[in-house]
Amino acid sequence: MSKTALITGVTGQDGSYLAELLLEKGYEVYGTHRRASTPNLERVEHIQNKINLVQADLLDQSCLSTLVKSIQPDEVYNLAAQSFVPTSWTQPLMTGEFTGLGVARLLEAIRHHCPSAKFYQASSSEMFGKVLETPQKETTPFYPRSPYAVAKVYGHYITVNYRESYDMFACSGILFNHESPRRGLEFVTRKITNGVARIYHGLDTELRLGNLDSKRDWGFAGDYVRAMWMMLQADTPDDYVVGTGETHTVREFVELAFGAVGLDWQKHVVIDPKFFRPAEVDLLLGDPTKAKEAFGWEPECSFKQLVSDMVKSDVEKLAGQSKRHKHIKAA
Ligand code: NAP
Ligand code: G4F
Repeated sequence: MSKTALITGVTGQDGSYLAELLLEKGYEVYGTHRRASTPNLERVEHIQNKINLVQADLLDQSCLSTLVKSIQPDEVYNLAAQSFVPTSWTQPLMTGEFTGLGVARLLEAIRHHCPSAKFYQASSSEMFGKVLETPQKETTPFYPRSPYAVAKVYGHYITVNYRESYDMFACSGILFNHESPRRGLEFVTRKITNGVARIYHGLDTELRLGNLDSKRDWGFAGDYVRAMWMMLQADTPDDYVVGTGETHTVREFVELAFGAVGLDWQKHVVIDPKFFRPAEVDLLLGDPTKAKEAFGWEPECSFKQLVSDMVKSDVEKLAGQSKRHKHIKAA
């Protein structure tokens, strides 16, 4: 019999890749989305008829309990969150409710209505914050630097606590930054590749960015959802760091992305203090040895390939609006 999975936040970047992976593996997939006056299903449009879309909000305990009770999932992947770090300074309470307490609400729903379900929590390398050790691994102490990261630390420890208190199969994946052509436009990688495509097509001349010195361990989202699934197939529940073991500055990403279409980034990038953060995470670098040894996870997409794929995708997406040929003809 096929397994049933429940994904919260299926309309997000990771939710859409995970739904594809689980469908390929023969799962019956349920994915939650929030009610909106205009539907926001762009990332799952292509699989909309293959998954069961259900409305739910992490703020509503009764809704989560009813959902878990009726679906009786084998696996629950909690990907829903307010995931944009800068918003967590302007909306710290809402971020705490969604990203922190939301995890406890879902765990309570599982504990009462389907305690045998395996649970995956989307923890974050942001929890390492002002890092106390490099590279960061499962035993590295946390030092969160934003309300988002503080909320994720709560989500992480409540997951560990429910595993230890109630013997639940609950895992926390401490994932380093992962990107794709489906990444939200406000995150720096997609902001850059979309900006490069707009400049390439003559739709813009400049790209305004903040701190180019910060370093991130960037991987491809498709590789990372595979790690989420592998974690829940292991014999025992545990917590794992998922990263590439490489780190790059934002400046390196910028250089590669502009270079991919033959542009000189220094002619277009403008530093705008508006994008600097009240407290920055300067360096993230993951050590994924434990995941590799426990279940053989390794990233397949390189940093260069990731940048190139994202630029190519954005250049293609904007081709219909291009003013490029007009300029070339006029010249
Ligand atoms: P994303 O694209 O921002 O997706 C987040 C999803 O959560 C969206 O579907 C969003 O729905 C939903 N959501 C937000 N608030 C909700 C609420 N109150 N109730 C129900 N759903 C809600 O994020 P992502 O990049 O896919 O990341 C997935 C998860 O991994 C997040 O928890 C994120 O914090 C975590 N994470 C991400 C990374 C990364 O580099 N991508 C790294 C480590 C951890 P709407 O579309 O309606 O807003
Ligand atoms: O792309 P970012 O906004 O991602 P950030 O803050 O690292 O968070 C992402 O990864 C976390 C995992 O470590 C996730 F948990 C979280 O949900 C999210 O997916 O910013 C990356 C870096 C920062 O140092 C930022 O200061 O890029 C720098 N940056 C420079 N200019 C910018 C900009 N970031 C954004 N968003 N916009 C800029 O203009």
